[in-house]
Amino acid sequence: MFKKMEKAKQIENSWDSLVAGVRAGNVRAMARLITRVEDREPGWKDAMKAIWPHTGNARIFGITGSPGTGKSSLTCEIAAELVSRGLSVGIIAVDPSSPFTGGALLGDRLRMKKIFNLKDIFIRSMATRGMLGGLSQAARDVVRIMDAFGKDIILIETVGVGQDEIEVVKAADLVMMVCIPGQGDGIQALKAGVMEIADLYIINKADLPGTDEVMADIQGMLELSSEIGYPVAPVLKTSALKNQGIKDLVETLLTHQAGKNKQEFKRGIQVKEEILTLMEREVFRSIRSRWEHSGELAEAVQQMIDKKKDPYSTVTEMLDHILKE
Ligand SMILES: Nc1nc2c(ncn2[C@@H]2O[C@H](COP(=O)(O)OP(=O)(O)OP(=O)(O)O)[C@@H](O)[C@H]2O)c(=O)[nH]1
Ligand SMILES: [Mg+2]
Repeated sequence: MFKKMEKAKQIENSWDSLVAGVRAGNVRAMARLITRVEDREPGWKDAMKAIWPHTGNARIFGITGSPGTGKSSLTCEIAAELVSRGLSVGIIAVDPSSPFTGGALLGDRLRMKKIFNLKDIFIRSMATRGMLGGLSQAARDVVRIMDAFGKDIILIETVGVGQDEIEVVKAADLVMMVCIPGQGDGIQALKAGVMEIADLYIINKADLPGTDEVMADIQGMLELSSEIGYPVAPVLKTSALKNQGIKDLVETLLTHQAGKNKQEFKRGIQVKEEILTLMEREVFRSIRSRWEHSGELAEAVQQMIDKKKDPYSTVTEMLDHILKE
C-alpha cells in the first residue's frame, strides 16, 4: 500500500507530468516545476525544452525603482486592475534579502496579501542570492513556466539598485521605473544609467507634495537625452495608496508599443545574454566536474600549497590542454 502510494507520488512528480500539469493549468504543478528548475535538479533542461514551444504568449512587464518607492503596492494594484479586465497574472517578486532568513520574503507576501487570494494571480518570490543558475536566468525560466501555464501578463518586481536586479528586468518587454516626490529619486536613477532600460516612468506617491516638480525634472531629462526619431518615454503619476492613476497606467501598459527597431534590438540583446550565460555555466560545470574526477584539481591544489605552481599558470595550462583536445 505504502509502496503504491510512493510510486504514484513519483509519477505525479515526474518531469513529464509536471510539464503536462503546467500546460493543463495546474497551479501546484507550476509551483513544483519552478522549484525543481530553480534547484537545477537533473533533467531541468529537458523540462525547459518541453516548456519552450508553449511560450511567447505572455506579455512581461518589469517594475523597478529605489527601495520603498511603492513597487510592491503598485504591483498589487496593477495586478488587481488586470484581473478585473479578465487577464490572468503572474508575479515574480525578486527579494534582495538573504534567502536564509526568509523574513522579507514573508513581508512581501503579507503586503501582497490583498491580492494573494485572487485565483487569477500567482506570486513567486525569488531571492537575489543563492540561485544556482544565476538570478536573471532563474527569472527567465520562471517567466517561461508561467507563460506556458497560460498567464497573460507577468509582472517582475525588483529593486533597481544592483547590477543583478537590472539584469533581471531586462527579461521584460517593458520596464517601468518608479520614482517618488522629494528625494530627487528620479533624477538619481536617470544618472545611474537606468535610463536605457526604462520604457515608462511612474511618479508614485503622487498624493504627496512635490509630485509636479519631480515630473517636470524627469520630463526635462528625458527630452534632453532622447534620441531623435524615438518617442520620449511616457511619465505617469500614480498613488498606489489611494488607488489613483492605476487605470491610466494599465491602459498605457497594454497599449504601449515600443518602436519595432527598439524592440528587436532589445530582443537581440536579451537572447545573446541568455545564450552566453547558459554557455558560461555549462562550460564551467563540465570543466569543473572533469577536473575533479580526473584528480587534476586536487593535484593543482597541492602544487599551489607546495608553492610549485601559481594559480595563473595552472588555469592557463588547463585551458590550453582542453582547447587542444
Ligand atoms: N503616501 C503613499 N505611500 C505609499 C504609496 N505607495 C506605497 N506607499 C507606502 O510606501 C511604503 C513602501 O511601499 P512598498 O510597496 O513596500 O514599496 P517597495 O518599493 O515595494 O519597497 P521595497 O520592495 O522594500 O523596495 C509602504 O509603507 C507603502 O504603504 C503611495 O502611493 N502613497
Ligand atoms: Mg517590494
